[in-house]
Amino acid sequence: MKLRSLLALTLAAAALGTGGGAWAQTYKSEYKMSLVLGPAFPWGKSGEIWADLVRERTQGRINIKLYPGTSLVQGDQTREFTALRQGVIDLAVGSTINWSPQVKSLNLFSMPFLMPNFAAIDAVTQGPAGAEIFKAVDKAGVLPLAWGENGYREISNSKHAIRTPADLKGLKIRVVGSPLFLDTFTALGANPTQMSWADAQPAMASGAVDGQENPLAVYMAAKLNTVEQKHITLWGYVADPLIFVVNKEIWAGWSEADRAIVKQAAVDAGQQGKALARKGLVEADKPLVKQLAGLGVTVTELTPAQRKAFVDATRPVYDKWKTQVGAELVSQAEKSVADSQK
Ligand code: X2X
Repeated sequence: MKLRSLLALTLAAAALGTGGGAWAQTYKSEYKMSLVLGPAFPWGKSGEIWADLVRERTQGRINIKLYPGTSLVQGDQTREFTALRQGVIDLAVGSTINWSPQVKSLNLFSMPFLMPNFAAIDAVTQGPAGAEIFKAVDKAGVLPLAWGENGYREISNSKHAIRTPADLKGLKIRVVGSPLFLDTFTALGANPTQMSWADAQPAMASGAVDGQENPLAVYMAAKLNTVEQKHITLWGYVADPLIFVVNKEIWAGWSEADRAIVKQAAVDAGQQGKALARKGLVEADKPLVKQLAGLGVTVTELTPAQRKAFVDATRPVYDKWKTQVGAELVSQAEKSVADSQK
């Protein structure tokens, strides 16, 4: 069935005598999609949904293969954006954190305690700040199509429950490769160390690091309780959205109709992926939190006063990075957040 429709299309293009040849040259038999986390995670699942929708809706004209573990850049997730620009990667669903070394404004989402809840994330990504960020990604050489979500990054560690900044003192915390994270954890008295996700899990298992921060859905799917991460604090200090992107040359090689399909599929997959990323956290009784507690993990929820101590301790970092990210952009985001809480 698929083959027959492919054949029909090829014949139709040849009969029209237009673009048939160009098509054959510009469409690759397979496109490479980079992901840090595979389909066992909401992140990888959203990439898989995107690829499946595109294959289906283009009758197989665009066939995308997933490369989880950022394997196209040997697991070095902070090189993913450059590889996308250079064409080593054709498409990706990537975290704003991993691309922030190349696109400074993406650090917006890593500013501590900017976005208090899911409504705030949506207000920023769907508002003027989100539009500005898409412009910046485009300007940096990669085409952004849609937003997805990794999630609120909660902190876990092997030593003890974290309730106050003092509880972080001296803890060796693995962070992703943006200097903003080093500043935040240093301000909290911790000892942050940068490493890729691939290196992070063995480091937790061996005790080379005490803790890490990632969404609960990631904690769960990666079974971080089995690598000594016995204490989790729900502090919601930052959340990383995902962005669905395509290399610009690849995009230019597709027909208008196929571009529209790829874009709509990204929007659809982003929405589905976002729902998956929030599953278990938006329901009144937060089943995911219960599930974690059921694993014997200590889950600490902060009172507003306890949370405020973390906000206050990281405020100088926020102020410093407001200038670095772009004061205007941050103000736009702050306004969207404020409006979303009314
Ligand atoms: O490395 C991480 O912590 C991860 C998987 O969340 C990202 O790629 C940002």
